Amino acid sequence: MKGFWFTEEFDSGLRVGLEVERTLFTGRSKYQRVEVFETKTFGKTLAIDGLFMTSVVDEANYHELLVQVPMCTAPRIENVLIVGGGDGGSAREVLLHPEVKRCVLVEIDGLVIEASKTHLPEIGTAWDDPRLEVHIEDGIEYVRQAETGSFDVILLDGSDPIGPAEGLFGEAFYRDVARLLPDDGVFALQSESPLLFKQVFLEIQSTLKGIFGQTHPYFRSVPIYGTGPWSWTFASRNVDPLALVPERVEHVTQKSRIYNADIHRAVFAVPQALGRELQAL
Ligand code: SPD
Repeated sequence: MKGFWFTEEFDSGLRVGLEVERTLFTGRSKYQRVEVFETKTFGKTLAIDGLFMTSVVDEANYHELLVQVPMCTAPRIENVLIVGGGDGGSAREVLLHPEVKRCVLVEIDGLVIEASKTHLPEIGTAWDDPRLEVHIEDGIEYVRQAETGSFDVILLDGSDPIGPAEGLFGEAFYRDVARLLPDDGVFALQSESPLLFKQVFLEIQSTLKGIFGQTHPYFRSVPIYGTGPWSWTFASRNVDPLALVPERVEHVTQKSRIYNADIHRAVFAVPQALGRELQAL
């Protein structure tokens, strides 16, 4: 029997669809609608409020890039905070590193964790790691109250800037994040598509530049997120995003599907016209 098509619609007039073979989970929390589908091309796929979040087939493009770029360059990685990341993919990548002593994951919606643990165990393989501390609460509030300088690396693995994730794109949140990091701490976040959400992408760069003094966006395609390159941003007061720690890269590349030293360097290449816009910020 032929399945149905699940489509994500973009304000910019683009529609992306996957053929669904089976619905594995559908539920509604007080924040959002959470769904897991078995899709023909990307395997099991998580969608929140009608937006594609992650899929078993292409998630490594997203999680390895979000996490390993900062984790393989930050001088210290003992204490790591993940805001969002309820599917567990980012925690899995952080906990690959034996140097990590504590990884705090703050996810606002327990239903995302529950659905992911049950239906996407291939993505969240580190839920039982004793170094992982899971808090079901608002990441904005957590960051507001956490102790100054208490994390070496902070990762923002959020959704798009609508619904409960909206505040995760604001200056107040970024200022709190910066306060939790020492001068050689690193913040990395998903920063939307420079093509489909250019304005949001540029605003993130400009706000973070005002706080950290510099930003380093990086790019790679994540096929389920619309079309073209997706972006992440590396922000730090004084860490060079290309200063790799070779032992960590060596360790991670034993297991990674995408990440390696060449890809780490390549993803920081900026298309010429976008580079001019970034210069002008
Ligand atoms: N347009 C979708 C952007 C989603 C980014 N976060 C996905 C969460 C995967 N852990």
